[in-house]
Amino acid sequence: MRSAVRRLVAGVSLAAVAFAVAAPALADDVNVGLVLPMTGPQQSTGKQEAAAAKLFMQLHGVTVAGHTIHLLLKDDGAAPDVSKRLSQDLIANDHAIALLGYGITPDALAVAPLATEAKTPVIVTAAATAMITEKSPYIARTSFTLPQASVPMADWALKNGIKKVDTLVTDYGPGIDAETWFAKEFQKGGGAVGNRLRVPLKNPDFAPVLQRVKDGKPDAVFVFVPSGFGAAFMKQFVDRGLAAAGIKLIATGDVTDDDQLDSMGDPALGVVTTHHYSADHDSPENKAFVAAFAKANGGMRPNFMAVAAYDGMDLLYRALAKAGGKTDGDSLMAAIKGQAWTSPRGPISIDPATRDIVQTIYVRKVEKKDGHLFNVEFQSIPAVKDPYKAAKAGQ
Ligand code: VNL
Repeated sequence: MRSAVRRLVAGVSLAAVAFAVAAPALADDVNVGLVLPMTGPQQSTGKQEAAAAKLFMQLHGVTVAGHTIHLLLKDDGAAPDVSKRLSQDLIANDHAIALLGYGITPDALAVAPLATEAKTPVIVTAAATAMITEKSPYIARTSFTLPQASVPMADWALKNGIKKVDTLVTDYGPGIDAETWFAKEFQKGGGAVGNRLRVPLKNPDFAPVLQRVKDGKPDAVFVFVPSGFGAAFMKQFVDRGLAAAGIKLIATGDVTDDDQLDSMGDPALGVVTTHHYSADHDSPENKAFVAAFAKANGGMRPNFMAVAAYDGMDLLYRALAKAGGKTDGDSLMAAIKGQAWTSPRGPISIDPATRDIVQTIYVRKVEKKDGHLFNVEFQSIPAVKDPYKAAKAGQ
C-alpha cells in the first residue's frame, strides 16, 4: 500500500518536471508546490485544479517579479498523512516559496502546522470548511466557505414558499458547516428544519437517507456533497422517487458541479443552488477563461475547483509583484492581504483580517442551453464574507 502510494507520487513528480521544462534555468528560479488528489475518489478536483493552474501559467507566463516559477504537482490522493508528508518535502527539500491546493478539509488541516512552523504561505484552493484559515496565519483561501454558500440558499428558500426542509450532508467539516449555517438562517427566518441527515465521506449510500426524507415529506431537501459526488446523488434522488413525490432539491453548487452537470441529464433541470462560480457566468473574463480551458483540455468545462486554482495562481503572482519580488513568507502574506481583482467568477478580494475570500454568491437554476445543462445565474449577492468569521467578529 505505502509503496503503491510512493510509486504514484514518483509518477506525478515526473509529470511535474515536464510541466516546468519550458522555463529557462535562471539563478532566481523558485519552486511552488501544488498538492492535489490526482488519484482516488477526489481525482476530479485534482484534474480540474491542475489544468487550471497550468492554464494560468500558459496565459500569464512563468516569470513574475524577476522569478521563474516552477510548479511542482504532487498527488496526495486526498489522504491527509500523504498531504502532510508531501508538503513537508516541498518545504524542506524543494524550498517551495508557497504551497497551493488541498482537495478536502482534512488535507488542509494537516498542513496548517507546517505552514506556521516554516512560515510558508499556503493558498487553499479547494477545501472549504470555514475554520481552516484560522488554523495558521500563513493560510489564505481562494475557494469559498460552506457557510458563505449555504446562508444565501436559506434566504432564497424563505422567500420562495419553502417552509419545511430536511438537510442531507456529507458527514465531515464542510457538510456540518452547510447543515449548521443553512439551518440557523432558515430557522431565524421562520422556517422549520426536519431531519438532519448525514452520509459518510467514504462510499456514501444515499438510499436510506433519501427514504427518510421521502417519509418525512418536507417541502424541500437541502443538500451538500463534495465535488465529484453530485451525479451519484442525483441518480439516487430520482431513482428513489423524491422528485416524483414533489420534494424540491435545493443545494450548494457542489451538487450541480460543472464537471458532472451535463452528464446528470434532465432530472437536474430546475434545481436551484447557490454558489460562487458557474461556467455559464456572463462576463468577458469568464468567456475567455472557459474558452481557453476547453481549448487546452480537449473541450473540458471548468468547474468551481478550476476557477479557485486559477485564482490561487493569480493571487500568488499578484503577491510576488506587490512584494517587489521578495519571497519570504511574511512579505508574501502581507502582500496577499487585501488583494482585489476581477476573477472569471466576478469581483473577489482577500479579507485582510481573515485571509479568506470575499465574493459574490449567485442563485442559479439548472437550465438547458444549446442542448447542454448549465447553472444559469439569476440573482447575485455581492461581497459575501464568510458568515462564520463575520459572526465571531460581531459583524
Ligand atoms: C470540500 C468542500 C471538498 C467542498 C469539496 O470537494 C467540496 C472540503 C472535493 O472542504 O473537503 O466541493
